[in-house]
Amino acid sequence: MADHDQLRADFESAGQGHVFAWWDELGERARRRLARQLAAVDLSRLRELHAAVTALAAPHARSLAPAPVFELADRGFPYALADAARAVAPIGDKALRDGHVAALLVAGGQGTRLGFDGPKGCFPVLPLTGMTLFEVFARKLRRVGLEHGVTPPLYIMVGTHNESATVNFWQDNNFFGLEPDDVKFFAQGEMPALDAEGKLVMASRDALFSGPDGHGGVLQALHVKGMLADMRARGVRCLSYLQVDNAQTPVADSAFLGLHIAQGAEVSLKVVRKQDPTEKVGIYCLDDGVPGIVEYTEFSEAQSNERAGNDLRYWAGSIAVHAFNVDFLTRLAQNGTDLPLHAAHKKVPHVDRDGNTVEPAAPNAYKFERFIFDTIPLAGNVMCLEVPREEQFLPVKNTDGPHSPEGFKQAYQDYFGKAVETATGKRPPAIEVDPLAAENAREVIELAKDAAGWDLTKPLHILG
Ligand code: UD2
Repeated sequence: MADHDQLRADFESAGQGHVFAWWDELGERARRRLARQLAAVDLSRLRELHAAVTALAAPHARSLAPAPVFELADRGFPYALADAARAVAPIGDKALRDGHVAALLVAGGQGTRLGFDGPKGCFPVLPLTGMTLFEVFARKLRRVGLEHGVTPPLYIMVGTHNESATVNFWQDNNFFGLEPDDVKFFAQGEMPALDAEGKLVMASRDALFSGPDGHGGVLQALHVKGMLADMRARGVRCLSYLQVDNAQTPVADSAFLGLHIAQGAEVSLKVVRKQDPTEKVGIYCLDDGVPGIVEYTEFSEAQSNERAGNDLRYWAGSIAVHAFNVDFLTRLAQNGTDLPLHAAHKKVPHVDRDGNTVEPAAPNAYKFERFIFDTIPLAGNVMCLEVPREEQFLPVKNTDGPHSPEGFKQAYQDYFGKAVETATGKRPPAIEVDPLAAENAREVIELAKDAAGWDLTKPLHILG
């Protein structure tokens, strides 16, 4: 019991003795479980958590300026990326052929806003077949493999809450045609929550509340779970980083990777033009001269509305698609670099001091996350590429609105329908494009040239 006494003394001296409130009434197993959970809490980090709460209440003043971006060469449908990017696509092709590229998919979020009870990647998105997000990514990756002779390995970050469901889903579906050895799952870390008095939140009488530590947790998780070592052993130098909620994003696209490599960047990112000043996306800009992403919550209304000619001054909305050098991430992880913690005020179910279970109706506690884009200010060189919105950014995040499943289907079908119409003069009543066949309107227009047999009076399924 000596260990337990020490643990209790440590929590009491940190002002967190309440976590033992029900200890005496717990059975032996519950005690062991709670003690194990508490032993994993690094109490020296509490100060960092408190600082994040303070920063949320009073964000520090920032000195912002727009950052350089490779802008679209053609803003008219079907769009064209910056000439500089298209010119170096062969460099990206070579990196893919040489097996220097892997895909990193973050899928550890809880998907609360979507209201889907399961890993978000298992959500059916495509309009005709109901293909799931995970299958879309697998098929995009297979296409990269068919085109370059090498299929990049896929690393999937999951949360402890959805790890087994995710792995089972991939196994049950035979890895959607990918080599099982080339699909690696690893779980991200967890963070506790604090209540308004700075006390650790208890989920039940015998457990602390804890939640995923944010997509920035990927840095530490890649390191401690041996994924960076696995990448180095495979000769992977560069990662195509993707969020599971955005089915429209290309995977390991040559122009983006080529420009990342040609520019000598350690981190690259894609941005779209913000639709209006109130859109909730992080903005790529210079903060005290250093490139980074500043969350929309940290912009004043005046800054969000500022104009430069016809455009918003801060128009570069991050779509959370990146390229990372493995050496850069390894350096950060080996140096023990901590990305900053961000606090968010949320509704957290818990037990109160009397041991009653509470489902709060309003935010009651602070949750903590690290953000992957906080690696950007740490990079030696950063490259940013503008991409067309409906070509590369149609996320499924909410139950309604443009980022809902219905909003996605509509925007997706408008985009690909317009491609067919551009090529043939007719638009099918519904459309789905197999990710093995094409991933953007330019490619669909090409396919349509050889598609005399397409019946455009019926829903059109373009197969790979
Ligand atoms: C993120 C960006 C926002 C914009 C938008 C584009 C932040 C704070 N904001 O907003 O600026 O670029 O994306 O889509 O990131 N995830 C994990 N583990 C976690 C948390 C999230 O794997 O602990 C994954 C999650 O599964 C999803 C992705 O990260 O694939 C995005 O997470 P989110 O839904 O919390 O991000 P969001 O929409 O608030």
